[in-house]
Amino acid sequence: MSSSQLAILSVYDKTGLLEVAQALNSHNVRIIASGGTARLLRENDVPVEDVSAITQAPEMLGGRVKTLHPAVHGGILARSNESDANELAKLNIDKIDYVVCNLYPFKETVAKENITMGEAIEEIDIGGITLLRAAAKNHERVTILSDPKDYSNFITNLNESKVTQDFRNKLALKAFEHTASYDAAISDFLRRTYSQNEKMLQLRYGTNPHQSDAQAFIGEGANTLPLKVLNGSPGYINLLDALNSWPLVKELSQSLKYPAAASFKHVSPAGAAVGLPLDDIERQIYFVNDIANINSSSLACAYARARGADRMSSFGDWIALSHVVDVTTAKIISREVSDGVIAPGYDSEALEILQKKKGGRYCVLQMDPDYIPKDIETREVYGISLQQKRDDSIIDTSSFSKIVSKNKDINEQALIDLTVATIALKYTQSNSVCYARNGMTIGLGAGQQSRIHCTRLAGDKADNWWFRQHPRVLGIKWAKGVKRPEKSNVIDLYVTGQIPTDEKEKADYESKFEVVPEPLNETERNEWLAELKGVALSSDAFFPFPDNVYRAAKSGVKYIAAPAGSVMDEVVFSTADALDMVFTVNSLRLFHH
Ligand code: 93A
Repeated sequence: MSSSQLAILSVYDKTGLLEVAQALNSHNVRIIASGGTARLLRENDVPVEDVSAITQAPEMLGGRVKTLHPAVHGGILARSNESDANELAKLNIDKIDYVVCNLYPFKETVAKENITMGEAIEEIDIGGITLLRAAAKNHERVTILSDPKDYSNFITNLNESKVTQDFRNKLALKAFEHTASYDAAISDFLRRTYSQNEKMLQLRYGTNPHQSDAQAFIGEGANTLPLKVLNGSPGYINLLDALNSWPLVKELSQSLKYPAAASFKHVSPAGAAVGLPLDDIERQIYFVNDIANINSSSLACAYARARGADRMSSFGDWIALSHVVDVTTAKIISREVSDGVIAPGYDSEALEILQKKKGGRYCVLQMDPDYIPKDIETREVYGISLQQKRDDSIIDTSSFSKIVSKNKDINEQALIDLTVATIALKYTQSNSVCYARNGMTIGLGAGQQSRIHCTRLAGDKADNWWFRQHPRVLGIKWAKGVKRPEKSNVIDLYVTGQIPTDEKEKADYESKFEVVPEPLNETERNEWLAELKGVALSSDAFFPFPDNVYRAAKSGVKYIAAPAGSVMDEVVFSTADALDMVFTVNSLRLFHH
């Protein structure tokens, strides 16, 4: 038993090793080191002993066991109490005071091309990890240096007798961060090798094609990802859409007891709906009037509505469906331009239809409907991890019971529409405002920094939806061969009053019709708009000014749900009163990013 202090040094990266060893030596610290570390010190005349000097055991298994020994770990882990001291004394083990260790370069090794599993495995450091963890655990007494960048501070502190508890605490944290990221690299490698398409999906690329090395994975706590790829190969944005649209339809369907659908673009819904039956006009404006039995599939109705809400925005959409996909729904999807779909399952004939889409590349994902995500969610932005409790708030028809307006006359349909609008907002990039009617969103303003801009944008979209039902639009005689997306584009020009004036563009516009429809004049527009009534509106945060309420009223809004908390609340509420609206205060703010 020696009374001097003891250090164990075992480093792969030998940067700064001599300096730190010399400093320890100059303070009469006895130095023990593993093979290569000891060799370098000896070559440089720093007094050092082999690990076997304390373990009486040789390195074995070609270096796989170097420091894994009770004499090492007992020496590190012993507390500063009598009973630990007595036990060590009986076993003739010396306390270790300093551990200097960094690990085999696993990350660098697996980053090389064509690395075999055998080569990777040999780079998995076991003894070093154990040294780091043991010393970091016992940081009350032991100093753990896991990063050569800390040596110079350590040397200064040692020379000034200032190796404080605070210093040891920070070093312990660093050591555990190091082991955690090391283990994460190992599990990442094993996941890619052993669990492709189960726990991880290789993605074509990230948000953009120049962002490589994209993957989706699930870590501890699940044996597989809760989604399976049945067809195609999803990209990064597809997954963002899938993982935002799926909870939207799941919650919508759970809250309203109808099948639900969503049509997403760029991680916001272009439309979301529950499967209320469609009348003749709705079937026509959602381009499903040729599907005779559509009302026998509530899921098909939900998708027809979600897709039909804003056909311009839904071009090339990502679809989420709350229920097993039937043939009717698959047929609607099959003729629209779309990127992919997520649903809890597919009837076999429906799956066959979808698999033929996009030359066989249509992305079809199957979601486990029972999957519940972890409570805490973490993401990384610009190298910084952000963490929060997941937004697991439940929105249903009971969420709109706090009515602050004089008019408190709210009906079942309005409650359904407020629920649809509000759940849609929960998964829409903020700021957001949503207009809804007939169990579907009819106008969604997403991602605007100004709330009134959201309210205007969404209101203009709701107006377009309404103008699409104008008899003159319903009566359009199309030229032969005009495709569905072209019809949507032309109708959009017509209903927004943006009929082309440029000669060439005008000719192109007119070529789509058999008979060019007369534009709607201002009186006709005003008269038609005045007929839009009973619309519900939800806002993801409070209205800072009453202008939002005035704008909403222009698009037939009768029911509003919005959080309170603005200094202007009273003015906002009294504006709603003046317009005879029903204003409900939502207790939840629903920002989403
Ligand atoms: O193969 S190991 O996991 N077995 C061990 O017992 C062990 N102890 C330390 N690798 C082990 N080490 C690692 O050896 C250290 O983490 C360090 O990276 C490396 C230093 O080896 P050498 O001193 O022989 O250069």
